[in-house]
Amino acid sequence: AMLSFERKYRVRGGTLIGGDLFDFWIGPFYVGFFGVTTIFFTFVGVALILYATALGPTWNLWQISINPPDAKYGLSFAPLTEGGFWQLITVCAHGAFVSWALREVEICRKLAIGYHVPVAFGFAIFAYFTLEVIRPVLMGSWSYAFPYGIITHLDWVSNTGYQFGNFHYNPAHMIAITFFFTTCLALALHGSLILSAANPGRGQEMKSPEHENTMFRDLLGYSIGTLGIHRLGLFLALSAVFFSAVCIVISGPAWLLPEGNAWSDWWEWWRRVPIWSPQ
Ligand code: BCL
Ligand code: UQ1
Repeated sequence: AMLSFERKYRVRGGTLIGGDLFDFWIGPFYVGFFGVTTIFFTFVGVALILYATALGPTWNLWQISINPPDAKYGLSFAPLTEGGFWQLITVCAHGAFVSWALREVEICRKLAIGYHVPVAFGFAIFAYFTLEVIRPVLMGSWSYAFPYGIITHLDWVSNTGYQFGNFHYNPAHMIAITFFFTTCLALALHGSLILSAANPGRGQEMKSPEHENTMFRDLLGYSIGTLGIHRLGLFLALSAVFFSAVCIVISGPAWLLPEGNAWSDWWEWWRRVPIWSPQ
């Protein structure tokens, strides 16, 4: 069933490609050219995962892993069972993610709203692209990318983390984590504040943004405001993902890391600051 206002927004146009060809809905879903390409890449990608899994050695969900090519293949195409499947699946994943983002763009254009949603999703795609393409290309081999498996991708994170000493000392990882945690704080504050105003108790009327502002002005002497909290939330969340991409791309390509590749040693400059280490 369609919501009362939904039909009004089912307007023609705003497509980026294909004109009217795919400009229709199936049930609640807008299709569009990029709906078709999303389905295509997802279908081919999942089929390749199933086919590669069927070739063995296991159907144990936790142990299934489709691995990137060995280092000896560098940045070239590998035989299917030696990383070629991983390469094709990675192409399909990028195709599906970018298609999804462009479908979001088309919907924004139909609704004449801003592009904030696809821009935000773009940051997630950028993090994935950094892990699977930018960093491996900078390091000269696909073998540095993470494998598609539940346990094996965890092993990859662990191994990659310890390869650089202790990843907790990676300054961009520190910043990313701080943004993730602060995002949670902001959403907890916001969610609880809105529910508190929307649920004033039986028989009472819902409270207004004035109550919300006053809550925080009484508490902290400052309220960021109802528009402001959403700007802050988006900024915090996108920064978390952006600094995640930074933290991994600076781990490997030799630019910043000191001899020995340990992030803990990177802080040597800090130990040498003249204030606490004179002469
Ligand atoms: Mg660490 C990375 C936190 C300890 C090694 N680590 C990260 C970051 C994040 C983090 C900052 C992962 C988020 C991210 O990249 O999002 N680490 C973190 C925390 C601790 C921690 C909080 C902690 O101890 C409290 N890390 C450690 C220890 C090391 C370590 C010290 C291991 C021993 N860490 C590493 C390594 C990495 C991280 C190595 C990374 O590579 C990773 C990172 O920064 O990567 C960039 C970005 C989001 C994405 C990539 C998701 C993309 C989603 C795509 C676009 C869409 C998917 C759609 C999906 C398939 C569809 C599903 C369909 C369903 C039907 C809905
Ligand atoms: C806030 O000030 C505010 O404006 C009224 C909200 O909007 C409804 C909020 O959700 C939150 C959490 C705050 C408080 C936030 C800061 C950074 C003081």
